[in-house]
Amino acid sequence: MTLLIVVQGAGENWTAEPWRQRFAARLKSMPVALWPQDTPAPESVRYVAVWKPPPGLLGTYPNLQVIFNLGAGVDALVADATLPDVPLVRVAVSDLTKRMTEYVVLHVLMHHRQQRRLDAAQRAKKWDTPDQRAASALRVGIMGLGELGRDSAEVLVRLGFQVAGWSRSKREVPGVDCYAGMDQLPAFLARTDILVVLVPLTPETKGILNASSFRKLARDGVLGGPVVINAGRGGLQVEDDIVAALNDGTLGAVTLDVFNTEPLPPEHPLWSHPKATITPHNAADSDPEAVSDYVVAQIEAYERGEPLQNVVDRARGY
Ligand code: NDP
Ligand code: OXD
Repeated sequence: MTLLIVVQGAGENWTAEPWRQRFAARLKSMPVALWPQDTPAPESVRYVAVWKPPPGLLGTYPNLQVIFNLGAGVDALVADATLPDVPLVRVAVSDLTKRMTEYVVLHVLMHHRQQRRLDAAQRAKKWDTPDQRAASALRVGIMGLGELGRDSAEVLVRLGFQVAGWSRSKREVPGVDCYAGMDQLPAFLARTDILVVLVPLTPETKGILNASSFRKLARDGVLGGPVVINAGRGGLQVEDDIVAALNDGTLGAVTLDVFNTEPLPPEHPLWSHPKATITPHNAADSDPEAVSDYVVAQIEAYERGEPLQNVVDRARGY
């Protein structure tokens, strides 16, 4: 019985060998192998811990029982038609949630407190003092009230913003005006000055950030134009529509962490758009230690016959 690790990705967090060491240090009762250098007998692989595995690979292990994704988003895995029909577990750990909340709060405040204008004034050595409004003058709308969206919503409520959330099924979050389903999307957008996007990429949500949804956002807000902050997935957004909406004033500004093509190509107009803030898909990095603890705890519980947590609903896509 083996745990196989398949990790590919950019950035230090996704260097493969340290993942083997982390799991081997925690999982004393089971051999840990690292793809592609180790070649355990395919029949011996019972668990896999993966980040961006090559499509088709996981189908080659006939006795696989559980797939652990080492991140929160599972869109790429679910899109692989050859993925074995075994439980797929995603990451939901408080460390990741807190990091995402930091990102959301940072960027909501950056737009609210007009930090880009102050940066420009500093560069120009200009004593520019924009009007300051109360947080309560701003309506923030969070698309996605799951593990990540809910925590961001709660913190923004504490900061005094008017917060609403939108999800697939009706949620209840204290202090948050909750909307649900496609029928209520227009009303949710119409009351929103800053739209924070934390829904997963699924067939239903693909391209949901488009010209039509931007036109539905509130136009009477104190910022002078609605703002979109997308930290979900690039496939949620139509990037040509974002550029056009920034140019014609339908959107006042955007903060984007995720893109249809990552890394964002150097020639992409969003890099240098004066109303765009771009971050390199690092709104919330998975902490390898916290994620390894989480996966090993789940394997041990499963071996004791206990249920797995945070299993993805494959039909729903998240
Ligand atoms: P969850 O599964 O916990 O929550 C997803 C939320 O989105 C739920 O509220 C769900 O509704 C809602 N949702 C899903 N589909 C729809 C739909 N069709 N219409 C309306 N609402 C919908 O996910 P997390 O909060 O853990 O993560 C969200 C996403 O954040 C991940 O899928 C990933 O893509 C992204 N992410 C990005 C990171 C980054 O660094 N940029 C890091 C980590 C995650 P309901 O409550 O009814 O189920
Ligand atoms: C994730 C991510 O899904 O990093 O965890 O985007």
